[in-house]
Amino acid sequence: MSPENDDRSQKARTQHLNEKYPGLEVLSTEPENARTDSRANLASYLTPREQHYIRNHYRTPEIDAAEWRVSLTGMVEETVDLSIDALKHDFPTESVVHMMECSGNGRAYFEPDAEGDQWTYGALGNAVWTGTPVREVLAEYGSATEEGLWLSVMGGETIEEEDVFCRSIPMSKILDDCLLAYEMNGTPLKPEHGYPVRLLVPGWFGNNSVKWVDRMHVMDRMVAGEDWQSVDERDYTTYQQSSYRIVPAQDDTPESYASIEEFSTYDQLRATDEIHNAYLFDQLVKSLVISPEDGATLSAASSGRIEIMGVAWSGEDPVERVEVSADGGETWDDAEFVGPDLGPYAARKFRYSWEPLSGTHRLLSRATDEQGRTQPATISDPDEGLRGIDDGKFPWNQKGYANDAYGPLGVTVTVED
Ligand SMILES: Nc1nc2c(c(=O)[nH]1)N[C@H]1C(S)=C(S)[C@@H](COP(=O)(O)O)O[C@H]1N2
Ligand SMILES: [Mo]
Repeated sequence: MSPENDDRSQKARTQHLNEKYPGLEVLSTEPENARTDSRANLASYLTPREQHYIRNHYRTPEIDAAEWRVSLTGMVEETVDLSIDALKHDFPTESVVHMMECSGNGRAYFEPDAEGDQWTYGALGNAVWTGTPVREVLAEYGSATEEGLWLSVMGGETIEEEDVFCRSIPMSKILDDCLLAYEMNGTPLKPEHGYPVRLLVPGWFGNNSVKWVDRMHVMDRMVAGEDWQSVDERDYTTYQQSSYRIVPAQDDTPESYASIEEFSTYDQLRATDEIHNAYLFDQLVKSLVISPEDGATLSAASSGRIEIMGVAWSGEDPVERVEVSADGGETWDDAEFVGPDLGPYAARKFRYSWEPLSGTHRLLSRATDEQGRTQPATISDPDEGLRGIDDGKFPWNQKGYANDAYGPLGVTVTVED
C-alpha cells in the first residue's frame, strides 16, 4: 500500500472507531487503543461502554461465540473444553464494579519519555462486570487449588508466531473473586473488550484481565523459563515476565521469577531486595480532579464558592480518604465522598467546596487507602535508579508503568473577580 493510501485507511479506521465509541480519543487503530477523551466523562457513577478505554496488543479477533471453547488444563482431575453456553448456564453468576486502569496510564508524564503509547489520565473505566466465578469452574473439574499455585490464563487472539497474551494469577486471588466475565454494564461484551469472554481480576491493573480467553492452565508456578518461551514457536512468558514489570534505567532486563509470595504491587515496590522488578498486580491508590477542566476560567457562585469534583480508586485496599489542595500542594483539606459506594473496587466520587481568591490556581487531589498508603508527589529522575516508591517519588521506569503521582495530574484554573 502506498503511504498515501495507508494514511487514508488509517483515517477511515479512526473515524469508524470514533463513531462506534463517541467519548474516546483514538491513539491507534491497529491494534485499537483509545482513551476516554475528557475528565468530565468520569463524572458518571458508571462509565458507559462508549467511554471506557480500550487497550489491545493485537487486532481485535472476530469470534463466533457458538464455536468458542475455553479449555481448562494442567493440575486438574478432568481436562475440559467449555462452551460459552455451558459457562453461562451451568454455573452461578456474580457481578463486581471495578475501576479498571491500564498500567500505562500516566506514562505521558514521564521525563524523559518512557516507551509506549503516551496515555495521560484516560486509560480508565468504572464498569459492572458480570460472569462466572472462576472458583466454581475449578471446583467442578477437580482442580488443585492450594495456596502457592497459579492459574495461567491465555488470550486467543494471537496470530501465528506472535507472543501469546498470557497472565499468571495467584490461586488465592482467583478463588477470591475473579470472574470469567461475559457482560459489561449489563450487555454482552463488545469485541474490543473481550467478547465472548474475558478474565476479570477486580482491583488489579487491566493487564491482568485477559480478553478472549481460550485456555486456563493450573500450575505450580508462573509462566517462566524456557519451557514456556517456546510452545509451538510461541512465547507465553513475555506479558508476565518482560512486560508489566518495573524496570529502572540501570537494568537491562527484568529478573524472571518462577514464583513469588508477595502479591501486593505496593509491597513489592517496598521490598525490592526480594523482588527486584515489581510485577504489576493490584492497582495503586490514585485520584483525579474531574471538574473544573484543566485551563478553565471560572467565576465563583454567589456564595463565593466553586465546587471541585473528582474520582479516587485503588487496588486490593479501598480508598479511605481524599484531600484536595488549591495551592499546588502547600496546604491540603479533606474532601467528602458523594454518591453510592459501589463496592471495594469501584471508583469513589468526591467533592470539595472551595472558597477561591481571584487569580490562577493549581488544583490537586491526593487519595489514601485503608492501609495508609498515599500517592507520591512526583516521578523520580531515571538516574536516581529507584526501584520503588521513595520519599514522595514514584520510580521512573523504562516502560512508564503504574504512575500514581498526584503532581502531574492536577489542573490549573483561573478565577475571575
Ligand atoms: N488477550 C488480551 N487480553 C488483554 C490485552 C490484550 O492485548 N490481549 N490487553 C490487556 C491490557 S494491557 C489492558 S489495560 C486491558 C484493557 O481492557 P479493555 O480494552 O477492556 O479496557 O485488557 C488486557 N487484556
Ligand atoms: Mo494495560
